Amino acid sequence: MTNNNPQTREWQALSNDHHLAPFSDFKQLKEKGPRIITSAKGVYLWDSEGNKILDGMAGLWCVAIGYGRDELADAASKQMRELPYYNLFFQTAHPPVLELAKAIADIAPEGMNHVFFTGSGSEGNDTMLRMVRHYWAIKGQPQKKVIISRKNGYHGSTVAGASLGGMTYMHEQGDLPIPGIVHIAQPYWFAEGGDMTPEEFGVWAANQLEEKILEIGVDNVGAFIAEPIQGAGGVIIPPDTYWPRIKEILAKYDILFVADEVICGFGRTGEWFGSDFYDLKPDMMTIAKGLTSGYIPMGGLIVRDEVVAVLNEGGDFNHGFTYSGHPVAAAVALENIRIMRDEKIIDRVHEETAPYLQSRLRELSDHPLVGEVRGVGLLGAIELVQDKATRKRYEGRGVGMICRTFCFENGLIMRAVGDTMIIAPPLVITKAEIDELVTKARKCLDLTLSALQA
Ligand code: PXG
Repeated sequence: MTNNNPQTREWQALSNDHHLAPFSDFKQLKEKGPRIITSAKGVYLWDSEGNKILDGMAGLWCVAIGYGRDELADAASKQMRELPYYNLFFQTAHPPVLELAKAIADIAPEGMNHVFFTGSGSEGNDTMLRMVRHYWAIKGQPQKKVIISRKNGYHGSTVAGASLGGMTYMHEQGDLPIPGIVHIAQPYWFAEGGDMTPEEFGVWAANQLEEKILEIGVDNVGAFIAEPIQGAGGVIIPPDTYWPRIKEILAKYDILFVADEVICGFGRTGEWFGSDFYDLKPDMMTIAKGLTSGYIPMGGLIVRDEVVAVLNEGGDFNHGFTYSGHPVAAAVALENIRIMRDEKIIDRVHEETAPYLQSRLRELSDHPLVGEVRGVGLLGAIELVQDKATRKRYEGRGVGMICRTFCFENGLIMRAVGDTMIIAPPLVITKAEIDELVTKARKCLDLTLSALQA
């Protein structure tokens, strides 16, 4: 990257001297220096060199209503002046958190009317783990502790979150997962389906849940947690047979089901929640990201009425955070949900932009590098391969990173998860902006192919 603005170098020096960035190779980052993002509007970012970049990732899957909405800034400012902070411990509350809990109950699936607020998605999943175990203890089954999760799922970066997640590269650092968390196969047909059809593989992957329940003993299993669609794992859309079979298994055994809606929630699939999209009936849903469109940190756990009825009998739940239900975050979330509702943003995704994005993205299937294009709503994935028919990868070439770098240089943020390119643009992206995204993506695929052949 060439820098012309002297301020860029100053900021990069500050980064080198003082900042430790998340999920980064500290030393490598010092050598390259971070790209400095200075402003944003709609679906576009600007960096300190004046480059305009189409943000195909909505920040980190979160900026649902797009950048630059003054209403959210005004809501924060107003709330900061009125009541910038008060806690919800010791039998107190404040209006924004109560109004937000009601607004969330109104959009959540039927029978899910209570919310426990946290500062992030990871804290939401930590809360889930403690609440699940507390729930079974109240019911006189304290041994129902084990949480079943999935390989390559993502549930956060706290100790519990990273343990629940199935990212082996996270487990390797610091003796994770913690005890009482086990992982089953993921429904990732393209990479792991072998000779099975997607439909066969979906059933096989779902059956892993039943096998694990039987192996551990249903009396020891507290819950199963899953993202409706795995996001960070590579936008993994389960085969059509997967969720129906999982639902059968869940109906058969007395365990809780937790849908991690941190990415799928708040409109990403064209429905309010991924659980609506797949008609799942979760007992709990983790939320974050789109809840505030990322303008301010906030997460939470939505809990089904029957579960709350049990918790009501359990005395104190000894859990909570200084910033649980922070009034400023709650005011921003309320305004964010109001905008989504009043401007019918999710309806437009459902009816117009999701079908358009999905059909335009699939045009990339003819590209020699592309083994599969898949997607739902405003989520998309492009698998980069050496051989389309056998789904064979370019082993060890780092093709995803090559493509990601071309994207960056050509004004598009498209993420690489291994050799899978993924997108999740703001929900307000227009058809014209989708055209721009797909045109740029094709250009970067061409550049990647040329680089591989050179
Ligand atoms: N659940 C899911 C499904 C997530 O995607 C979390 C929980 C944790 O949320 P917090 O707010 O604690 O970060 C997430 C977060 C990536 C990436 O590489 C994705 C996330 C976080 C960091 C990186 O795509 N998702």
